[in-house]
Amino acid sequence: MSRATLYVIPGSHPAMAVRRMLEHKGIPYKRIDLMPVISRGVLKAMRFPGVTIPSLRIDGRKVTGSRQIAAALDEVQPEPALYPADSAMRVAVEDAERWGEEVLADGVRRILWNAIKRDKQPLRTYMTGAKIGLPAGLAIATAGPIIAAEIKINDVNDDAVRADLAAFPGWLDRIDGWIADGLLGTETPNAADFQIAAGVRLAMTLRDLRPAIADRPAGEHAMNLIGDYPGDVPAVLPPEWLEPLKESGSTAQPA
Ligand SMILES: N[C@@H](CCC(=O)N[C@@H](CS)C(=O)NCC(=O)O)C(=O)O
Repeated sequence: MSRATLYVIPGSHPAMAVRRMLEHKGIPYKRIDLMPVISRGVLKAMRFPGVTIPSLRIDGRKVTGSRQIAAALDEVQPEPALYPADSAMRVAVEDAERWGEEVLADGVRRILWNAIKRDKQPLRTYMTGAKIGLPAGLAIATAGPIIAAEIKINDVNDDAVRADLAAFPGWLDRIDGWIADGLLGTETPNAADFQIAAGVRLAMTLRDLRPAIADRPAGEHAMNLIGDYPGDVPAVLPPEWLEPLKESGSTAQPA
């Protein structure tokens, strides 16, 4: 039986995707919670191939990156498989997974940090259940430089986030379409299911976004696969930025 140690940051969606993949495969793991930015020094000192979260140590291997970890998990323990055996299906899953990482996950990360820039208190809500080695209140009080660094690392400028929010309804349409086509949301979840569900689920922790997502197939898919996800950000983004989401036809009310 494989043993694994997963390095995460509280609230990290690709880390949550990997947690659910490990659970799906029934691989026991130890979780190490790190603060953002500090995580870079820790992973570098431990000689991981990259400095980002998630990073996984499994059977002596060190792997960084949610997609690289998904592929490694299928090598370490083939069943239940995260990638289909049929080569055309596998390409479709890998394409959707890559989109989930490069477009959806990056966009949701930018939106979240932009919201946290406006109000850092909700950061505390993502720390529920995490052991970061210092009290949550102290972590928030000293988080200013970390937030500034994350905003720089992730190019969190207002123009980019406004563009992400304008694109968001189209992203949900794409995910709903993949669910309708049976690429996502079948009885055998694949790597793209976990990658995309985690990004959508993190987006649902923002009250500015949740009403536009919750009642759609993409929202139900995220709840089914990811479920509990600590974090709750009150409405904080400029209302005019959210107009494209309102126009997308949701009738749900904020929690
Ligand atoms: N695209 C990467 C995620 C890389 C990434 O930006 N991870 C974030 C957490 S969601 C991180 O490491 N943040 C801390 C930092 O960059 O200092 C993956 O899917 O593994």
